[in-house]
Order: sequence, then C-alpha cells, then structure tokens
Amino acid sequence: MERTLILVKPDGVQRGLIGEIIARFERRGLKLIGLKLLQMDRALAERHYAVHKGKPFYEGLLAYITSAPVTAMVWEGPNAIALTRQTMGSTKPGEAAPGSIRADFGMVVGRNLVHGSDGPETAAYEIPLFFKESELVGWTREVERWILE
Ligand code: DAT
Ligand code: MG
Repeated sequence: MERTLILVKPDGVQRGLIGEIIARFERRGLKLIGLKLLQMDRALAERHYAVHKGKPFYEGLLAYITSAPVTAMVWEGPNAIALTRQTMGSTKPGEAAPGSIRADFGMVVGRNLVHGSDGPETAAYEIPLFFKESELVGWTREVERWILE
C-alpha cells in the first residue's frame, strides 16, 4: 500500500484549516496512519526541502515553513501520492483545479497551505524525517470494503 507525507503548512495551521484539510483526505478514503503537530526548525526544513536548495524561492520557503507549527501526517492507500496531490491541487493556487485545497483556500504560491510527497522515492525520504516507524499505526478500517475493492 502506498504511503505519502502530507503537511498542513503554517498558514493552514494559523488559519484554523487543519481539520478542514484532514477531512478532505479522510472523506476521500485515504487512511491516516500517522499524525503530529510540530514546529519545524531550520535543520529539518533544509532536509525536507533539500531538492530546492539554490532556487530563488528557497530562503523564503524555509522562512515560511519554520514560521509556525505544521501538522505532519502519513496517509496510506492505493495510489495515495497521486490522489493526495490531486486533492491538494497544483503548486500555484491560481492554476489549481476548483475544489482542490489550494484553489479553495489559496491565493499565492508562497502560502499554498499543504505539502505532499511527489513520488514514491520522495515519500520514502520524507516520511522518516517526521516519523519513526514505531509512530506509524497499522490498523484495520472497518469500512475498507466500502471504499476499496
Ligand atoms: P509542491 O509543493 O506542489 O510539491 P514544489 O515541490 O515544486 O511544489 O515546491 C515546493 C514549494 O516551494 C511549493 O509548495 C511552494 C514553493 N515554490 C515552488 N515553486 C515556487 C515558485 N516558482 N515561487 C515561489 N515559491 C515556489
Ligand atoms: Mg514538492
């Protein structure tokens, strides 16, 4: 089963949208297997966004992601990475599909509310930055057969 790291970024936390954002993934049918609130420090932000080092927006991105708490989550399901990215919407809120989180709540790329791993290798790198394996919960969802076939 595919896993992905999702963050409600500082703007989502400050705006009281943690529950709204969780609800969208939950209602879609993804299974939550890890959840915590934390304040990212610069070291964690640098590791998380290592791929963007050197880009013009890098320093602003680090300042933003460390500016207030984030909610870190691991969601699981078949095709979880693509499905969560679809629910999130495109990186730039102005290009995100209506009904997606970034379109419904966002205005600018630098306050786009949510992070999601963009591929299996990325997820395998990002999840351990935020969660020990022992912090991820394997559980049986009783409604599973009404969501997945
Ligand atoms: P995503 O978050 O959709 O995976 P990304 O990995 O390309 O997008 O970039 C990470 C974050 O960096 C993104 O959520 C917002 C910021 N960012 C990306 N491109 C940007 C740009 N052109 N200007 C400003 N910020 C940008
Ligand atoms: Mg990305």
